[in-house]
Amino acid sequence: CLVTALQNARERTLIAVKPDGVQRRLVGQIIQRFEQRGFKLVGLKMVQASHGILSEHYGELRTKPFFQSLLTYMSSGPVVVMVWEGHNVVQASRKMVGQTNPAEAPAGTIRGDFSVHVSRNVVHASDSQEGAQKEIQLWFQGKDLLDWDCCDQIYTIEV
Ligand code: IDP
Repeated sequence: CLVTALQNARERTLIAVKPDGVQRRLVGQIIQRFEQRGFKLVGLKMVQASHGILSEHYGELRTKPFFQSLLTYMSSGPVVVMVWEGHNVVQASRKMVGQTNPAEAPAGTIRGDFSVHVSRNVVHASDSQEGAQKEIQLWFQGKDLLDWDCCDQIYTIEV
């Protein structure tokens, strides 16, 4: 029914254009891919991320040898952090973004089209619905996420 379909369409994910993506002026093209797929933008901001927020965001990677260089990279310039909403958006975004290592990401994915090395892979996408919830809470205040009706949303949900 329509109510369930609208409910399912409220899944959210956190997408971030990393400092290399911002520096290389890829923000517009990355946003365009999510727009044209049919997802709805419900929050967006440009941030100079601190090591504090990045350590929390990447907490699961704390023991990895590349952790410190990851924080240095991610705080080397502004990031554009966004929340996108829509049916199956978490899984769909991971597919659109491609594998962590751009060498393995097929052409047609964001990483496969715009990056070459794992340490500079242009974009972040939450990897699960629980992860997305935590990340959205970490980066955004509730009041900065807008609940708005997109005039075409009846064409991007399950019918
Ligand atoms: P994901 O971004 O595809 O979810 P994760 O394994 O969670 O992948 O890693 C987070 C980020 O850490 C990657 O996007 C990448 O920027 C960085 N990273 C992962 N593996 C390596 C590595 O082997 N060397 C350098 N950076 C890495």
